[in-house]
Amino acid sequence: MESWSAPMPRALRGKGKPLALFDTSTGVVRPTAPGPHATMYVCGITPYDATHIGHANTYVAFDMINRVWRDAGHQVRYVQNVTDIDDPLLERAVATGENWREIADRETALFRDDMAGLNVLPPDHYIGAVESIPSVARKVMELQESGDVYAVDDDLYFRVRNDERFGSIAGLDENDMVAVFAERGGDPGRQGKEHPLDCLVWQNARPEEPAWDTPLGHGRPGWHIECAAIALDYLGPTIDIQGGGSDLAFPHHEMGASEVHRLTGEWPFARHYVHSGMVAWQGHKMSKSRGNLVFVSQLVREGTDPMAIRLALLAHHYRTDWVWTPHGLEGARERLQRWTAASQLPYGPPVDPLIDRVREVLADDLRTPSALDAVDSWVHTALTRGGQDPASPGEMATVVDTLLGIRLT
Ligand code: 5CA
Ligand code: ZN
Repeated sequence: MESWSAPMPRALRGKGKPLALFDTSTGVVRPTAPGPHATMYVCGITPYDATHIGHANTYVAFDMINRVWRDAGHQVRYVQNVTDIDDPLLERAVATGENWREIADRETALFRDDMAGLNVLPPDHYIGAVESIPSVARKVMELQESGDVYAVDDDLYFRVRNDERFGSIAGLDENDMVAVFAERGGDPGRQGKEHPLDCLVWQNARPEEPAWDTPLGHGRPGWHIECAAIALDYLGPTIDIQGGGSDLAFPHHEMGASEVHRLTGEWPFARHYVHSGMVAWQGHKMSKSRGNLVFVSQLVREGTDPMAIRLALLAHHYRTDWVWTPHGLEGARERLQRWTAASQLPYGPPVDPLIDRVREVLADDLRTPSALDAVDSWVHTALTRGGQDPASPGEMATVVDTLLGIRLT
């Protein structure tokens, strides 16, 4: 699929520090230790209602990882998918009478524009589920050959119990896994399954639903195997980070890790499983199914600078759950104005201490609120006491663009 474009960050003096991040699987903050190439797979949208502030929060969090890695000298290989065929998209199409493909194309296009507006660096490969169907079918056949797949009616299920590591990404006990599985697209109660947690890898064609011809028959892929297949194809058997919002730890990333383990023998598939917090609005997590959404495009249409939206997101640590408020956005607007004013001064204080401080706090599990504090204090000094360096206001603008993705114009 076509990706989007955003200006590549300008290199800063010196080099950023190695990035340490919290890993859901081991439960600790530890160094990401990529080689020259750092590899990251971030789960993309299911395109039927894009882009709400929760989505934006997640993709900006992973954009920060991308930026910090680049600043530390890594070449980043970044892959993201689009779940352009899945139950929720088809349900939306039935509800509105639209064609599912048109909804997916329109919402994906909107998402691209929103990402470009938020100055999110594009993935190197932006891959749709539909275009991955031949690869998914091959992976399912491999799992069949190793005895990891069985049929219920004409649908195919992955035997989670064949993977002795199953359960170790999200760390939930079995009862919780069953409950969460039912809430997040799973079918623990389906008759004929060997184990309630076994997950669908291939769904046989249903009347009135789109389906594709493959050696497995006429049907469409299950959700988890889609991301496992795309990540394996584009990044290889072990990657540095797999990421998404915290609602993806289970079942999505758990199932994907087990599927990859059975396919390749590699464990863990991702050295870090990284999860961003959930944004709430009107008392609940913002979600397409509930409909309590604030859209990036709507705010921008109403005159909000996307950079103020990005600043409102960065004011929260990526792992916390938080509530979107108009007040928070207003604070971000004011901050953006102050930063912009300071970047246009004729003179400013030195920027090297600012660069060091921002690099230091971002490398420590992406402490963006502390990074904003550091810029605030530089800006405060510049606006109240000035400085002697004619280059530093412009350099400060470059620092916040490169490291925080905030363009000051
Ligand atoms: N297509 C799948 C992933 S393969 C999917 O989960 N799509 S999604 O459109 O439902 O969500 C896209 C990303 O946004 C996921 O990482 C999800 O965790 C994140 N997300 C969804 N709602 C919120 C929210 N309220 N706050 C923060 N992140 C959210
Ligand atoms: Zn995914």
